[in-house]
Amino acid sequence: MKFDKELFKGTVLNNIKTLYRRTLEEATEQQIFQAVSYAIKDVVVDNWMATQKEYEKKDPKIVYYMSMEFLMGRALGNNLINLRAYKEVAEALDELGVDLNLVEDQEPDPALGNGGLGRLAACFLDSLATLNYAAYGCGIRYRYGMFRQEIRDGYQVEVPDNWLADGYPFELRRPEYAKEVKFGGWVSSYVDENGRTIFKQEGYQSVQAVPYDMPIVGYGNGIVNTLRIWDAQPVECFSLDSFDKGDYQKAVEQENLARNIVEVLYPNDNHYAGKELRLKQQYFFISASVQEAVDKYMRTHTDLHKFHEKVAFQLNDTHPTVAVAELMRVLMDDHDLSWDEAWEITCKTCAYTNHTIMSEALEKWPIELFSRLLPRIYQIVEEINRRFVLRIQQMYPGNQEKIRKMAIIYDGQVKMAHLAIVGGHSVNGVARLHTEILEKQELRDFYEMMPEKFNNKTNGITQRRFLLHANPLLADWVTDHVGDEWITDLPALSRLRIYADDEKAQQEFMNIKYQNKVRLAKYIREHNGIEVDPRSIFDVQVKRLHEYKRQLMNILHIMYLYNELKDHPDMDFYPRTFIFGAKAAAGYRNAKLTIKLINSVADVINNDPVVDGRIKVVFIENYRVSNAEWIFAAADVSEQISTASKEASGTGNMKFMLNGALTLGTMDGANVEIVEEVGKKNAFIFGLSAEQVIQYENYGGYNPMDIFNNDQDIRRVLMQLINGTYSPQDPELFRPLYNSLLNTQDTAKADTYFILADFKSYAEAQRRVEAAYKDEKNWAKSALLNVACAGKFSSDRTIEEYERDIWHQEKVILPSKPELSK
Ligand code: OAK
Repeated sequence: MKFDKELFKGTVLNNIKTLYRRTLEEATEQQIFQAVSYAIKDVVVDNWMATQKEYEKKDPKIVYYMSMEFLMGRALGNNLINLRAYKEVAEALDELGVDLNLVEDQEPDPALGNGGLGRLAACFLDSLATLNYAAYGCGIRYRYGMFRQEIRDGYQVEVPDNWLADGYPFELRRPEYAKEVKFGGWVSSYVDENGRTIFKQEGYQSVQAVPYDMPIVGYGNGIVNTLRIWDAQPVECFSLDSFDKGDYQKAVEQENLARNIVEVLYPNDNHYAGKELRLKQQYFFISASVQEAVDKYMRTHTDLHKFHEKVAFQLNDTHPTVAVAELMRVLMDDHDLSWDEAWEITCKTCAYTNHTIMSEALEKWPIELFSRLLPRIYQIVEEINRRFVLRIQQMYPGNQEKIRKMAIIYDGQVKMAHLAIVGGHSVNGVARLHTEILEKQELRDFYEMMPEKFNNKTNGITQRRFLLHANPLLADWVTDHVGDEWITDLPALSRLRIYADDEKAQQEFMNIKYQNKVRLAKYIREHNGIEVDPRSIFDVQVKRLHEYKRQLMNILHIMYLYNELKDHPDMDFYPRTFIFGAKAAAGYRNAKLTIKLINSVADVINNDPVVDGRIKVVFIENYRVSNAEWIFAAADVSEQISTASKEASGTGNMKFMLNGALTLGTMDGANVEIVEEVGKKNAFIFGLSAEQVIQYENYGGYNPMDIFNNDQDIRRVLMQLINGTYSPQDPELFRPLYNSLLNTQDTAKADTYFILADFKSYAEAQRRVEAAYKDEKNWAKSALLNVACAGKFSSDRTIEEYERDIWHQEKVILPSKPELSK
């Protein structure tokens, strides 16, 4: 695409003038960011309009990716990358004396998500646009997204992140598409003149849902899709001269409802907290999205029976599952369809993705709450349940057990996963192992009853952000060697294989890794005040903090290594920098205490002259999409050490691999497939298998106390948790972590994540890592092969599989790619 540099520079200067009445020299960095972003938005909006016009003309099927979370990360750099204008814009700005990197750094990092599930949604939107599919992301415009994490005295402190404070240039308010969403009240019914029962929600409270659209730019194809996130506003319902007490009360309540509903993202990852406001959030964005999807369809079609031929709803975990009942409501109550007609359309439209088997994450709403908040929706769920229970009885006559396990409403609870499975035509897991566990364990009864719905879609990541933008040195090197097809066809990376044994290539490759380590070392110096040696092994675990992810095992192993060094100061030891980054849910005690432990261990080890810098421990504050890009690029070792069977897929594992880090991991989630692609020789695998873990869980038989009693190294490390080694002021500080591993009262509750069971195997794998790193050439070869074999893990591949098996969309090719410049 053509880029008119002078025109672009002029636009930026003019934007600074009209937005701020300033010259470039007078403008702040934030103002320059805004001016540059508006210049880019100008181009993006042209493409956006052209895309939507073409969609209107071609009338393709549209996917609505429904998700409570979209962890987008910064847009400016990504948009430039996908417009294929990054280098030109950097050059143009350079001529103005402006550094694009610094400009990018001014953008808030829109963190409307927690972790894997939200980031996956963002990668999928990138791939959908790049692959020419018409799609909307549907979500919530939280005023406060994920909190900013500060570390004070080693503890996590949560600070609200007001990402909208300066105004966000890449969003567009669309009040013309506002929708009313109703909560509470009751349902009345009457039979109309045609003998149909009409249901009416009455005495309810309303909120006005107002959409904000963000452009999703496809890579180099002119396509711009839409992320539509809903804001809440009070409905205008009372005039000021009305002093009726009831009206006034109601108006104030409605105003509060609107204010609260989108206020904040719940910061839980893989955990269900059962909060009333959370259910309100779910229904709020789903009702608005479903209403708009039906309205949009009806603007150009007449026959709702064919709705599913033009619309697919993908439910990102169970959080958007009220969509099943909401679509039924809209089809029946607003469009007069019968139950059977509405049910057929709904089932053919909805599909559900499961993202976890952690039982604590399963959404089960108390009937009392659900029916009080959503009376009409509850009625519909009851009827869906009634009919489904009949089906169970037909299939398994007299089998109460099946009903107990499979009913949607049971024991005073509404089970959202069951509703999602019954009300859709597809259920998928996010890695092969995960899907197998769903079929054989967690959702076994459903799989037996309706095996045709189940399928696997192994996750992927977008190489545009996680290589092209995150790691420009490596991206350029790859392109120099095998061409640039990999940008839209990641398996083309396999052409790099021929360089695996090439010494020159190996050296260049490792040199790039070194430069990325220098870049991260600088970041660490500036943010942590810690000096780390880029020649040491960068061993990285960045992800949400959760007990099943076992950051605790990692830090316990570091404590063990430290003991070894103290006992044998002259031992052969390759310098290692252990890097952590993780946010803990605000109310998750053991997770927060693990952060404190990591920082306490870091304090001791980093300052011990005996260690002499051979081990450094760094906790990177406020891990998020923007700093993640630098971290992946600089990693040698990728820690993917979850208890086997617990990590549904993982996607960080893929980002590391793509940037040439070697996986140190368990046979869990997508690690299994990573190892399959790259070969066991080029990864470090350890620990119990998923099958063994599940065996233990189902039949008991694991007692960590046996290990504690028989292994001196482990005992010593565990005792150091409670003898003040790392908390001299308060030796009891880490007692809860100790207890989580060795609950002497109840062994069934001890070490539920098998840390002690896997510890020795992990330590042994870590020794293999060290030995391997010392063999420079072989390491370079393995690292290079990791990149070469990462092709499978593009979200482009994942999306094409969703297309083939679930969505069946046709691609839309724009007649002419709009010019970048006007
Ligand atoms: C978050 C809240 C509830 C349920 C699941 C999650 C979640 O983030 N799950 C994660 O989804 C990722 C994308 O599929 C997977 O890669 C992670 O393994 C999984 O923990």
